[in-house]
Amino acid sequence: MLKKIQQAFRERFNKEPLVIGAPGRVNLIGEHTDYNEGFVLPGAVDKRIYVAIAPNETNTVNVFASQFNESYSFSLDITGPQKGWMNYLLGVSYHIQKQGKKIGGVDLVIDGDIPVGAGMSSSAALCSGYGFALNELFQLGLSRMELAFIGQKTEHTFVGVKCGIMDQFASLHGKKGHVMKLDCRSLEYEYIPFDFPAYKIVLVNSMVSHSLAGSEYNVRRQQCEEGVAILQKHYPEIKSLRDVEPAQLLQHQAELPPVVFDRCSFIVYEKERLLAGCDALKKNDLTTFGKLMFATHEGLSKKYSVSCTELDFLAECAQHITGVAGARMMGGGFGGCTINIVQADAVDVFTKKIQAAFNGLFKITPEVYVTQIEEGTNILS
Ligand code: GAF
Repeated sequence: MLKKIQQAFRERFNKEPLVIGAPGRVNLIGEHTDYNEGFVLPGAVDKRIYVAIAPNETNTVNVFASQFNESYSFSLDITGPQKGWMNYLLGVSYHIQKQGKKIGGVDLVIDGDIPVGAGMSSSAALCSGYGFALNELFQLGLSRMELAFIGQKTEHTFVGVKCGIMDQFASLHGKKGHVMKLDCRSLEYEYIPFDFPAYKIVLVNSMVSHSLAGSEYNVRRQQCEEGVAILQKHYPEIKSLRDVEPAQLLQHQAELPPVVFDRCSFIVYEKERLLAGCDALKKNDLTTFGKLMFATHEGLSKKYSVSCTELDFLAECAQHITGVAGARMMGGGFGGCTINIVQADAVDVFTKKIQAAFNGLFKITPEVYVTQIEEGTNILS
């Protein structure tokens, strides 16, 4: 991929680029907790967005996206959203400049092998890779965390998804062989080794294209905020669902609309599961960890209502295949992948069984990605 993008850049722009690789992410447990100021446990993966870039001494960004065979140019003076995937680049350019940082026009080729719409955060990787590239090229001095926030603001203001910070953080801070326990309130984080040579992290794509724009993602966020507003009347110290204990929620159940209660209850117990999951990982106890993953799926499906028939089928099916420690839908939901922890020597049989079962029902073969946890966004050449 590196050679391919260098070649494409030279042919198009007739000069040598700087090349950045920005990975997608998995999240082991702790879903929809980031915008509730809780904890998440993501890792960067071995699939990336590649950004080849060089300055062009103008005020214009010229982009060629190899994957879509599309090119586009925009002025750095644009201050609002335009169209499609270009908004990620527009948003990052805008928010960097809004912070008083000076950038110039660039020529860009973008390519990648993160499946789009699979819930592996290709859009966060695009923002991270492009922001990181501008930071390098123009020596802006932005930290990785600042770049993550620029990506998040881009989602909020140019794409319309009120996402949390997990995806951008993971793409920028990943560490080979480690997952990251991020406290989304204090932004402190801890690297936890994911060192299980006998197991693989296997993603199964439901083939239902996931897009959070236009989904109920923002509605979930509002429902959580509605729950907090009601509970704050009794507990003024509560700032977000991260502060709510299960007993407090249960005590005031009758005051919450049933849907809001369900949403809040998922988040409150998901925090407990994440903390228990981190303890289990540190004790090398994948059996306990896997059970927590199954419970997370149940909650995401029944209480948080962000699953779909295909994801439910994949999670259920995985439970009955030998060698699977845990499985659940991953990420924002409404499509995308399940994440499965599978014994390495059982991966082939797992793949065949789950593909055949899924195909039998939905008449499409789900793609399967066996992933490695890798380094975060970095210069490749
Ligand atoms: C999406 C969002 F972008 C994240 O911020 C996070 O909320 C996730 O869904 C659910 O955990 O990936």
